[in-house]
Amino acid sequence: MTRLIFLGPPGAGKGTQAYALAQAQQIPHISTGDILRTAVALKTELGEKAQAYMDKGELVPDHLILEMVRDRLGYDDVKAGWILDGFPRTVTQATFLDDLLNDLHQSCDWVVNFDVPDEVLVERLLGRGRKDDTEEVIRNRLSVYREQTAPLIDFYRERNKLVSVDGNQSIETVSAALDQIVHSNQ
Ligand code: B4P
Repeated sequence: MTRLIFLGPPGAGKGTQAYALAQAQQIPHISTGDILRTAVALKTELGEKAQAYMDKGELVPDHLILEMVRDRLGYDDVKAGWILDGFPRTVTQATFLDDLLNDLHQSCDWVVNFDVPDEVLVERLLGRGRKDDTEEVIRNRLSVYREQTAPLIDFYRERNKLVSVDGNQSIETVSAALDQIVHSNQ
């Protein structure tokens, strides 16, 4: 059973790696970014509320995210394991997740922290060209990451859950490092 949280700055490769590993392990890839983008595309109430924050590179308010994740972790498929990609992103979200997993009698194996220098992140995201991938918005996402998400590195290190991978390597090399983490656990 694999249960992982992927943590790291925007563009670190969380989504790329989570997609591949979830396919290989046949477990759900739960990306809060993807769920939000779908909600925006479908113009749901959540999507309408989230869009302005995402366009500016701000975090969507915690209460919206928490409701969304509580709902998703209630699906039957999570019994097989999961990868949480891009959640939690604030200490409030991490504390909520601890409580939720306790209620579900589950715990995560590892929180994988993707390390990548800022200049590489900017270059990658500019190359991807999503709507929120303009230089100004990317710089804001990086500073939001430093202020609100980076404190989670210590949060999980203190709980002995943190492992770091060097994300500034080829996609294949990063995947191999993740495989080692997963197999160290089985
Ligand atoms: P996300 O969708 O989570 O996106 P991300 O952090 O930008 O990307 P990721 O790290 O997954 O990068 P990727 O693999 O795609 O968030 C978007 C927005 O949603 C946030 O700004 C926020 O507004 C909102 N949001 C989401 N979750 C939230 C939460 N919990 N709370 C509040 N708000 C939330 O890789 C990027 C590029 O690099 C790709 O082009 C990829 O091909 C390339 N790449 C990947 N690995 C590479 C490698 N090893 N070498 C070279 N290129 C690589």
